[in-house]
Amino acid sequence: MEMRLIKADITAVDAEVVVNAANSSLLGGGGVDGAIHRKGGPEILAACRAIRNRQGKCGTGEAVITTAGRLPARFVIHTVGPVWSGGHNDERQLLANCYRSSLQLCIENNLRTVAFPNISTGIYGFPKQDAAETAIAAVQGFEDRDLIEELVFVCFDEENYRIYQALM
Ligand code: AR6
Repeated sequence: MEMRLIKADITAVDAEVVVNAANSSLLGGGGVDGAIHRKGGPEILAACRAIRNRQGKCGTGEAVITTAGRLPARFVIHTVGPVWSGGHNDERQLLANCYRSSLQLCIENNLRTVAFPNISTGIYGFPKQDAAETAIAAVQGFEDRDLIEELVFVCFDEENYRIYQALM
């Protein structure tokens, strides 16, 4: 697995899959979630609704996959990051689960290139340095990482970009 870092808007990234930092409702929100639904169009929301109707809400650390609608990517994986609440409620473990469950979905769907945003580091308030270390450790420790060709960390804000630059 090759790991890359870019500073970009993930809705413009041309990977097979882009990951969305969603919430458990799967019905959209602000931040990167809002941007993905806005640019990807109503097909993504329709697919999320169908999943909701089938299996209910998405738990923290879990992930589901839908069409990418009008985005350049083929699929969107929606994962629900933990809300930061001081670090004693398994936030790191739950954040690592987001990366792992998303990669697992890539493998199950034969997808080789994936782009991740900095899950939980916006509205959900996860400290950025800690989140970056957790994310990198999770993907590097992922059992089937060799089945993924390219993983791109997409940083939107300068602070996250600098943190990842220093770590990678
Ligand atoms: N492309 C890439 N990264 C982005 C973009 C973008 N277009 N926009 C923001 N980011 P957030 P969370 C970065 O708040 O903290 C939503 O309402 C941003 O700089 O999007 O997991 C959901 O519905 C930050 O580093 O997600 C949930 O309710 C990172 O994306 C809640 O927010 C994550 O910030 C999830 O909160």
